Amino acid sequence: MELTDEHLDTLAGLAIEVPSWAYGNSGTRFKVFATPGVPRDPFEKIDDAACVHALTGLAPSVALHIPWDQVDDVDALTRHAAERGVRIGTINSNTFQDDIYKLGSLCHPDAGVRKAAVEHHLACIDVMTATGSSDLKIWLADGTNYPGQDDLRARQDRLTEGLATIYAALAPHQRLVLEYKFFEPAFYHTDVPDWGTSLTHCLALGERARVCLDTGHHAPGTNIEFIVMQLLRLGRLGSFDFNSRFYADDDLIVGAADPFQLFRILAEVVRGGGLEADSGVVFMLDQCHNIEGKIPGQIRSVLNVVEMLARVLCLDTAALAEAQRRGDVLGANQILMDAFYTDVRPRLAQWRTERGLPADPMAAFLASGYQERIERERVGGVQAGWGA
Ligand code: LRH
Ligand code: MN
Ligand code: MN
Repeated sequence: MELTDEHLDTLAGLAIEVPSWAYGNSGTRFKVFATPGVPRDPFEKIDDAACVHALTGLAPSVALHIPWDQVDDVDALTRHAAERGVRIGTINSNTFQDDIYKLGSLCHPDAGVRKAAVEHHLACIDVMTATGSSDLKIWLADGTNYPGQDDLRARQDRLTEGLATIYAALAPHQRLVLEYKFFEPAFYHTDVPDWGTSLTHCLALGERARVCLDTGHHAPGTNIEFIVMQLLRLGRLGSFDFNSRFYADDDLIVGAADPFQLFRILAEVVRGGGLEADSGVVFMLDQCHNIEGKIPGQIRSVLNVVEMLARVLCLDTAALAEAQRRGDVLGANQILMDAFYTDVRPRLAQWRTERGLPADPMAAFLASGYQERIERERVGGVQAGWGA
């Protein structure tokens, strides 16, 4: 099926949240390459995010990471975002960079450390209230490296208690989004390794607790679209952290490693109503650009998501349902593949022009002189998070 005007109206409602940390320097444990022009503070990260939104029209909010993006005057940052045409989105907590968290945070055996971790989250809620953000995203680096190191079950009990305290501190319009990851930085076990564990905690917390699915946080071969289907079915998919992986939690550009996987994931999103405004599903990117340009890296990512979504919208769902009903295995598969192989790029370029946007946002960025200007103006930019 072709991309219709109705499909394009649906795409116009798409909002992809960019992460502030994508704009800073990042790298591997072997080397962080410094990039000229990277932001020196959260205000400049917002400027770069606003540039991505101005060129794509699809990235109206920026996720912050606390304390990487801690500022003295949160109201000024909020105003700054509004002046640049974007808003502050998800607030990500961070209990993985301080020495006290060596053995965990909310699951730590020491009650004093657990208290500090809870207090950090309460401080994040204050930031949310000041910025108008509705989501507190919790990813815990908690886990152990050696069997026997700590009591797996006691750690779950501590987690339950800590999350409940945090959840109780949320305002009625605020949500808690719990991200899972099956490895790293702990290697024997992590305390929230999978969607089942995240969901279990969310169900115990209440209606406003949802699961965050980071596409890079699964074992190779995991059927991620099945998880998407199940969480949407249960009304508990809170957000995506989109990225690509070849091996570990690579944080590469979404849709780069396995475009077909992105298609399958987005097909389940559409099937499950995740595009509807009231679904509460936040489409966030969680990526780092270690060797490529950061702003173009984000533009490419936003374009990859919208392009893949456009292909999903080309899926002939009526024909697919009929083929499925008939038990037509290959026919059904072909209908799905036809949508995947539809080249939507020319129509999307035209659509952008119709909306007063550049037909080719990548080329428009390169021609804009923005990169040259920030390289001149910004000296001494920061690493993404670590050391920020
Ligand atoms: C953990 C993670 C989590 C963090 C981000 C920087 O691997 O995906 O979302 O907040 O990376
Ligand atoms: Mn993530
Ligand atoms: Mn990750």
